[in-house]
Amino acid sequence: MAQVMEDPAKREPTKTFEDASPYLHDPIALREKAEKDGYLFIKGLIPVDTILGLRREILEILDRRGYLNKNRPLMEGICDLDAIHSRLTEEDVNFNGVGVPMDVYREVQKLESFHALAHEPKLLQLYETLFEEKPFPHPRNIGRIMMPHTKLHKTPTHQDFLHIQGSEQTWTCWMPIGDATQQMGALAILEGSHKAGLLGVTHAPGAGELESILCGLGYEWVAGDYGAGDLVTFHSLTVHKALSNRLPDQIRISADMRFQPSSAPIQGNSFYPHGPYEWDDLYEGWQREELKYYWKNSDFTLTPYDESIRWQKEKIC
Ligand SMILES: O=C(O)CCC(=O)C(=O)O
Repeated sequence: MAQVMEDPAKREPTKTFEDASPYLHDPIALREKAEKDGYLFIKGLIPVDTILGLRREILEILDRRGYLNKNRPLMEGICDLDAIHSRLTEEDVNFNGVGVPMDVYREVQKLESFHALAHEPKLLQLYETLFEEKPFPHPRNIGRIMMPHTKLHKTPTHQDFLHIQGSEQTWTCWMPIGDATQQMGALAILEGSHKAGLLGVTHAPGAGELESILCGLGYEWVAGDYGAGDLVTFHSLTVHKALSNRLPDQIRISADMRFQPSSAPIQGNSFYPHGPYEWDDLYEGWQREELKYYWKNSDFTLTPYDESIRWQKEKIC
C-alpha cells in the first residue's frame, strides 16, 4: 500500500527567527547567512515613527468606512466584526489577495508614505550590502490589510518568483505596519528552501492563488513575532506562507516590497501599480517628486512573462 506522507505546507513553525541585525556591520557574514538560510529577519531597521505614521493613515481609511471598533483605540486595528461581515463579501476581502475591497485598496495605494517605505535609506543600504551593487526598488509595492473576516483566505505556501519573475536575485521585503505576532497571522519562512529550486504548483485560494508543492521536502518552518520596524527579507525562491490569524477581531497590516540588483533583468509588470490603477491617479497630491516614475531614465533588460512556470499539477503527498 502506498504510504501517505504528511504535507510540509501544513506544518507549524518549529524554529524562531534569529535577529540578523548584528550582521549588518559585517557584510561578508550577512551575505553568507542570506545564502545559507534564504532569508534575513532584521529587528528595528526602520524607525518606529515611520511605521506607526503609515499605520495611522491606513487605519484612518478603514475608520472612515466604519470597519473599526469605535470602542477601541484606532491604532490597535480592531475590527467591528458585525460591520465587516454584513458589508463585505468573500470577493471583497479576497480582492487581489490584499484583504480589503478594491476602492479601499486604491486609497492605500495612493498613500505617498506607503510607497516611500521602499526608499528608506536603511533598507537601500541593506540591499546594497546584500547585492554588492546599487539596488533597484520595484515600484509595484503591495499592501495587505488582512481583515479578520471568516471568508478571508490566508496566503498559501509559495515562492515569489512565480509571480514576479525577472531575476531570481530579486528579494522580497515583508514588513508589518505595526506589530504582527505569530498569533496575528505573520509571515513564516521555510528555511533554506531557496536551494530546492523552482517547485511545481497547484491551485490554492489566497494571495497569488498558487501553492508550491512541498511534498517530500524536509525543510523547517521558522517564524517569530514582529514589532513595528522589524522585517523579513527573502530570496525569490524561498518558500513562505502566512500563519493563521487566531485573534478574532484583529486586522493584520503589512507591506511587500521587492528589490533587485540594478543590473539584473526585470519583468515589465514590476513597473506597474499593484491593482487596476494608474500611477498618474495614485500620485495625486504627492509632495516628493523624486518618488514618481523614478525608474524612467534607467536602462533595464526586460524578460518576458513565462506562463509555463505557473502550470498547475495535482498535489500528491
Ligand atoms: O502578507 C501575506 O499574507 C503574503 C505576503 C507574501 O507572500 C509576500 O510578501 O510575498
